[in-house]
Amino acid sequence: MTISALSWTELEALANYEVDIINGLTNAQSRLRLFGRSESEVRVTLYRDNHAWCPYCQKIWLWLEEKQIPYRVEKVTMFCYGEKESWYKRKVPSGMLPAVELDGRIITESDDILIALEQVYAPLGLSMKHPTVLPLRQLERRLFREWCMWLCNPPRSARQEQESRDRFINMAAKVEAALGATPSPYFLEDFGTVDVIFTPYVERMNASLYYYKGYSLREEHPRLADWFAAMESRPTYRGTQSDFHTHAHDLPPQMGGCWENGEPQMLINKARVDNGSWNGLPDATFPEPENSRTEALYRVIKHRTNIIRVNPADDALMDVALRCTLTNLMSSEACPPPPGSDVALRYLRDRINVPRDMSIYAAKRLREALETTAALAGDGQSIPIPVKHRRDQNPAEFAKL
Ligand SMILES: N[C@@H](CCC(=O)N[C@@H](CS)C(=O)NCC(=O)O)C(=O)O
Repeated sequence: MTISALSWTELEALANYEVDIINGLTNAQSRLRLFGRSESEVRVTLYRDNHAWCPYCQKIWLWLEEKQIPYRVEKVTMFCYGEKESWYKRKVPSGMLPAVELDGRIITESDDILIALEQVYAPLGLSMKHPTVLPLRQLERRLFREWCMWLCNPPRSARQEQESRDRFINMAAKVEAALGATPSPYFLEDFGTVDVIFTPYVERMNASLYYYKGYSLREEHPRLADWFAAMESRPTYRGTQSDFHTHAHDLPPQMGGCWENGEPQMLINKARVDNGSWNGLPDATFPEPENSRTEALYRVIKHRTNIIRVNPADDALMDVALRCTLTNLMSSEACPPPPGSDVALRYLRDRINVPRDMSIYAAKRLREALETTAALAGDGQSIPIPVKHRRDQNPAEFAKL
């Protein structure tokens, strides 16, 4: 059965999505976090990137959320997305993120930030400088280096590719051994700062190795799989978590390139991350929340004017095509869009950013609805996602009304 597109008014009536972004669960849209406390108790401002992409920012963000420290968020543009705000360069001349303002004092470097926060608010579990924590922090950096060597260096030969892969896998085995040292799924007896430190890059490794190397970290390493599952049981982590599609396409400009190995499994994984189906990918394994479709609908409606304006297609065409997509999202019925919509809808499908725009399952639902609806119009693909920068995602475009 096919149906025709609902109007914006009809769609708005379905967008029954309300979350408390100040006192509720971790959310990428929050600008102020109070955890039920008064605003006068705020001593910390976190400066982080607009896209909730920066891994070092995620580390601080997760720590503050776990400790439930009241804080403000100021969002800054990363160089590869657009122009850095001049007010930020006056505060932090290098423009680097993250930074924290603690009682009026600016602190940069994520490790120094955590150490300074620990002095004021006490550690999250064991402290950054605890003798048990120090070697685990070093292990995280060693895993990071092997990952970079494998992913970001063009392999000169099949043998070199294999050696880089083996070195990464050996280091991942050391991480598995560290995880196995306690009965808990976390690095130490209890969740703590070590888990926070491993989170950002292990999440990016999981995504990028799946996409560029056909290697599924979460499926190959059982203790890392248990660790991921334990992390996903925490609403704090779920609020910061990104998906495979976002990471696969955000990493190349940041890392100076990511190299595909062209192997059959890699080609299968890449096609799935780019074209779907997104459901069941090992980027998230916790059960889908009931309101994921409503969240996606609400977020698109909120930004619809800019979503339509930045799309390369004609505004009137994109308006109808987007309403067809949202009608499909909410009804699961096919809603044929106008001719030419395939390219327009796939442009948006390729530019949903998690968690900046919405949470992981909401994005999966929206990508599916965009692809299902685009396929009714044809197989035209969107302008390729740039690999040297992401100015196609310039946040300045979304500050306009
Ligand atoms: N060692 C620093 C690294 C921070 C870092 O590399 N930040 C990157 C983003 S992940 C950055 O701010 N780059 C500037 C930009 O892209 O605008 C830390 O731990 O905080």
